[in-house]
Amino acid sequence: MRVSDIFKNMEFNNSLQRKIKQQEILLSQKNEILPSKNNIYNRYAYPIITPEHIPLCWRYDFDKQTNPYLLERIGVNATLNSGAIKWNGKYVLVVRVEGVDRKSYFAIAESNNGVDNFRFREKPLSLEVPEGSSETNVYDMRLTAHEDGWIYGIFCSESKDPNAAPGDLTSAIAKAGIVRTKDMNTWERLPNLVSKSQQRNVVLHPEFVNGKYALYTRPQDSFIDPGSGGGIGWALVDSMENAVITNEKIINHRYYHTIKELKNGEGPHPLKTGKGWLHLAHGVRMCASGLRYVLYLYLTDLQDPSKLIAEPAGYFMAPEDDERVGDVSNVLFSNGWIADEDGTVYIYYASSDTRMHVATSTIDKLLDYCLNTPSDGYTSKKSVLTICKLIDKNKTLFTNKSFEFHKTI
Ligand code: BGC
Ligand code: BMA
Repeated sequence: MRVSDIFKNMEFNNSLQRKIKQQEILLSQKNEILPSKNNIYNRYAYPIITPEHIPLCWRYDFDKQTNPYLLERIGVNATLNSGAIKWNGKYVLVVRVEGVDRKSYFAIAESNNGVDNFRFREKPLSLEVPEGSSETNVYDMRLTAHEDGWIYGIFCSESKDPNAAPGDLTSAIAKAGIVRTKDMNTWERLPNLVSKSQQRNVVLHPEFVNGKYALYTRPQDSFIDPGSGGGIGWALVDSMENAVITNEKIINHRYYHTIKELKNGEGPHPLKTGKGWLHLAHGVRMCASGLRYVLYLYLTDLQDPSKLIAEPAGYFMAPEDDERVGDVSNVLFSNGWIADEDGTVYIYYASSDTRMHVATSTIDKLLDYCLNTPSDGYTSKKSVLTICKLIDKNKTLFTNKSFEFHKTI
């Protein structure tokens, strides 16, 4: 071997060792819970999954002959919108991984404690494509362990619009793709959901309702614009093997001058609690900097999950600090959460279509938040009245009425 080859060899080996070490430091970094600003939930100091968490062997060719400079061959742009499930004692995420080529795919990452040390399985999921489909991209899987014994994953299956005018390379069609598994290893692809409108954000309710499968839907007039699709929909279907929506009703509406004025969509499937089904959703409004995505909660009736019983005004979580900036800035999106037996809730959310985070709360706090936070009065006038009512109530708690408590409390 020539001296220059020996050096090259050393450089390759050193660079590889450095990469492996750096990644191990990142993967084994302990997360830190941050103090809560509002006592409703806690954020954590570090994102839980970033493109740097993707195994090196998915990105680098380790062969010195074919990759002498150890260049990254297959880059990852983002790790985002992940479905979540507790499986065999582990916190399991089906992560949307987006390559630098803008193609998304799903990959499973698991952790023992739900807040750090997420590690990817050996390979990403390789899902079948339904016959005759021109599916180009898949994303945002919602996982539901249904009482029928299967775990379903419903995700967006996107294709180029066949009716797009020549030269229009952006118009697309969004459909709901469906897979199921019993072991989180082998996935069976079922036919896409049949629905008269385009669909994104379709979520399966975990229980049968009147003997049928219940779906949260998001009917939309076109790929981006929900148009007359007034909000989060609800549909009962006979089978998941050939799921066809014949009837859809809106159960969570959009309103003028709210956080969900432009569109909204169900997040993960709702959690069953003693006081109702607890829902996590996203709301979108348009502003000068583009679409702003925030998360909100609502509660529906235990017997009739399509009946709204409480909805706090405004957002539950919105992008903060570093979360604000990313591939698509000013976005929080969540399609996964896990409720533990002790009542802890792990909320998995992505910031700005770039990286995954976790926040924790409890069922009790989230229910209290839903049931006792004032609802939206839809006008400034009503918002002020609500604030004044709270001030007056607080005043009654003080015996010294002349004390200007608002200056100190
Ligand atoms: C992107 C999604 C996005 C959707 C609507 C898709 O092409 O992959 O992230 O939500 O368009 O903007
Ligand atoms: C969508 C979603 C997400 C994404 C969001 C913001 O419509 O389905 O994939 O996080 O836009 O870009």
